[in-house]
Amino acid sequence: MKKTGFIFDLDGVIVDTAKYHYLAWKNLADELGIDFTEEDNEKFKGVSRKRCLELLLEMGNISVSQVQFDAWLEEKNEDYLKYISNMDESEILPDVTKVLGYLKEKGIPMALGSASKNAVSILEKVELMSYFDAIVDGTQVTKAKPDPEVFLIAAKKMGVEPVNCVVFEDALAGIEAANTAGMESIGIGDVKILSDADHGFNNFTEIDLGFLNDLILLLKSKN
Ligand code: B16
Ligand code: MG
Repeated sequence: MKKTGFIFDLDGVIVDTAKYHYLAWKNLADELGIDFTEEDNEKFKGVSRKRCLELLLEMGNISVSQVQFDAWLEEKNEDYLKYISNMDESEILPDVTKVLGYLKEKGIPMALGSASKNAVSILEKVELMSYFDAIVDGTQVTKAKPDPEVFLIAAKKMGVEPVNCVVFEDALAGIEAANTAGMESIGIGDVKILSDADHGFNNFTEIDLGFLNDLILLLKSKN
């Protein structure tokens, strides 16, 4: 029986920071005269900050110098940091701690696999740091999802083979990354959008402990 590892995305899986990313991008878009809706924001989920700004500027047909680009990146992040400054445990998505607590109790290694450069500060704010054996975030990866790099580093840090890992993701790019890494993928959110995932749930309230036990057995049996 193999050692198994559980990998969790952050935004949209553990906490709903997408709304704060949206507000910060919207403020910058307004300033630049670009129309930016919540639907547009869907394309920004799981995507690195730099790539998001490139997408926004493409939407507005704007080309800029590197200095201006970096200044807008900084401005968006400063704005985002203001929105998340008051975050606390109340913003953990429903039943996430039920799942993390159960896996911790069973001694299953857990890792965070997020594109966000603010991941550690968010985990500290919502007091979930102690659950994770490894953190891989936007400061450690060179290739963004759908590249599997973030999850492969997480598996390595946990000392678990990729094939014995499972990934919880809310973004299509993240599901693709997990599948490419050869990991079991679980989509959290709209099952129609995340149809490439091996399993799908609207949220963690739909995940029962029986499912987790079956999943652990399945992962242990893979080689
Ligand atoms: P930051 P995840 C992603 O986090 C977000 O979904 C995405 O919208 C954001 O642009 C990205 O992090 C970078 O975040 O600006 O904080 O570095 O879903 O991979 O946990
Ligand atoms: Mg996400």
